[in-house]
Amino acid sequence: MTEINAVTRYDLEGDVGVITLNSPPVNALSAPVRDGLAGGMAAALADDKAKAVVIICEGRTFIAGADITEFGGPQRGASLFDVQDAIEGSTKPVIAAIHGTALGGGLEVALACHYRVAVPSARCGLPEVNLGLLPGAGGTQRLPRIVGVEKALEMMTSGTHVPAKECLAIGLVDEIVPEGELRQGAVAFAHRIAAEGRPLKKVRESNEKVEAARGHPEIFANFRKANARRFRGFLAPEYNIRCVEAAVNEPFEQGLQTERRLFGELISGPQSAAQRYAFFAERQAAKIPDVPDDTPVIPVNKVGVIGGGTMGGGIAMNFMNAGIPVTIVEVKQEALDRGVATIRRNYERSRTAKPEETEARMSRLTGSLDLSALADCDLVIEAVFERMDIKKEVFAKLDAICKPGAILATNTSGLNIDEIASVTKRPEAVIGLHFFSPANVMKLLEIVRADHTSKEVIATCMKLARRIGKIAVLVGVCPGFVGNRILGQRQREANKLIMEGAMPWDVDRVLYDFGFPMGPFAMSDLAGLDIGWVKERSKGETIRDVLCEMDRRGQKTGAGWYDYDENRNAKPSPVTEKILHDFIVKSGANPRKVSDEEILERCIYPMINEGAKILDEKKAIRPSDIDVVWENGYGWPVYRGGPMWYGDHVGLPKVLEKMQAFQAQMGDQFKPAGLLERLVAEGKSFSDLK
Ligand code: T1G
Repeated sequence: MTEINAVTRYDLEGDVGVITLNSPPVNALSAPVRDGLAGGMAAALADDKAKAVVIICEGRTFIAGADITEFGGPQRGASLFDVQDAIEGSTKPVIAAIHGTALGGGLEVALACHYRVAVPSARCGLPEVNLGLLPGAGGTQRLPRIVGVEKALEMMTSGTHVPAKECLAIGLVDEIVPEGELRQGAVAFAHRIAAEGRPLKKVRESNEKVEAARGHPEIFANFRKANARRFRGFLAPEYNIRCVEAAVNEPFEQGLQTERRLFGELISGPQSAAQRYAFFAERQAAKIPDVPDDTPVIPVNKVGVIGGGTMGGGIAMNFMNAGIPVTIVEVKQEALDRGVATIRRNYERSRTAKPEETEARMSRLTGSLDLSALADCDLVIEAVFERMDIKKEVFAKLDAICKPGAILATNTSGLNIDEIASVTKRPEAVIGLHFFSPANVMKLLEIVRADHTSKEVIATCMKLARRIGKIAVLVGVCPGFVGNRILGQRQREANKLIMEGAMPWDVDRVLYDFGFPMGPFAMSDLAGLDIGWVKERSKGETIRDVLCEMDRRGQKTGAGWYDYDENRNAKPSPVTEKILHDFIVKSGANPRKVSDEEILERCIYPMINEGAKILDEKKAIRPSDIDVVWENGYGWPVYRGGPMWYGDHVGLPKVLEKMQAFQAQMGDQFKPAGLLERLVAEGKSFSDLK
């Protein structure tokens, strides 16, 4: 055994040289790992006894990509391209032995090898697009040569992690070896390759699949067209497509140059910076400074959900999907039957769940009309009507029914959880688990820490969130918590702007072009303008009243803020325009032309300011948590990093200056947060707040 460096060793096993990397947590291609690979290859090539070479990793995974923390830093250690040239140019067959996830630069290293073997649980992918990038180490030129153009386009623009079985089918790996026997399986495979004198397959030389696509530009045109909606606003998907076009139309080396040029443009741009920020922000959110990772957790093997409506049903599905039995409690049999039927329908409609899986999941669901059925649950989540008196009544009963140590959670989207907890004798067990609709789909989970919530309960819920596939963010008790509280700022300004002369479709267009999936007025037409509207009590006092009184209640009535054609396509409405105009004039004001810039700043800057207030009040741990909430729960475009990152990107002095101007013009609802003023005074930004 030769220790190449701190993260790499070289061994000879029979007549096979084995380079073993061990650089936790994910063997990312840091400078030491690149140096290790270069040194390992040199050792293997110099070792006359070695007829073949295996590259393998210890720990949880094969190389999971370039080391993202090194991006933007000085180039240190061996260059990845030189390492790949040493591997591909080797006179001895080099085999990549893959377990865990071979991703990005990791798969690109494997593609420079002559052969690849994997265990059944392994997955391979080029997810650089999720970081606003493209595979910058030859992956865009080698992958299409192995898996074909269409598959390469799909893999590179989705970032999907392809399971080993499919990798074998598409030629990405050459052999699957038994789980847990990767090393001996790979060494045996390498020995066989060398003994049989099999050719040193250089991916760069296999051109059939790219040549087959030459003269078929429709492949790319159709792919762009089919994915235009999914790629809207993002630069990286288009750049990935252009690289595959280069793989088809240019010789390998020239294609590599195209890849490097386009990679350079992306990595130096704001979108990738925002998306890389989001990658680490998501992982940072899981860390709670005063709840260390080794805080004891409460085993959660049985969950109760109160309320079988849309939210309750969706919440239950998360646990059923994770193999945890759920008991749903409703007040009436027909409501319970309706709730259970909706859950089954959701599974039957989902593209992912096979019939046998649906049955397995449904078998974990029990319905009841009796709260005492929840007595032995480890966690109970209340999802009843959003009224404090009802919530308190339910929690008082749960306190009497549930076993000691059970976690009592509320799905409230903004009520005071300390007040809810006050009706129990165990406020330390009370916590907020704020799911987002549809709860079985939306990734975000706002976990709300109340005054007495214990660290064990917090640690348990943070870990449980990961188990059910959610991105959890811990927030404090305040009206609307983090997400809805900030949404309130945007909604307020959107409603005020149309009372000053902006049209609803102007506001929606500006926010849509900014990158939100939909503007607030189109959203309310989709949800229905009459949510919470009572005809008998309506007196035409608000625009919404007037629209609802005219039966313009949204898409469902063919008209709302917008007019809708028979295919529910929206178009600006002269009726709404007239109603707005008359309303403004009646209020004694004159409609004015409102610029797109003012619309954007009036909608976005108060959100940033409110985020600063939330941090000032310690209702969020760090600015990036607020960004994780908005990117995973409210459609904030990830290539704009989230409201706090965007504030830094625009420059806090500008945000403050605008807020002060708005305050002077329109009042104290624009009063700058103390934190914003302090950071600007100190020449700092939110990213300086750790
Ligand atoms: N670089 C640096 N750190 C990384 C990393 C990476 N590539 N991947 C993960 N980490 C850290 C992460 O921050 C966390 O740290 C810990 O590892 C565990 O991660 C030239 C340009 C591999 C599927 O995009 O998708 O190659 O919080 O919590 O849920 O073409 O991590 O513990 O301090 O996510 O088990 C392409 C990114 C890079 C893969 C594991 N590769 N990673 O998931 O653990 S660009 C990627 C992941 C590139 C080349 C280009 C996941 C994972 P900490 P985790 P996990």
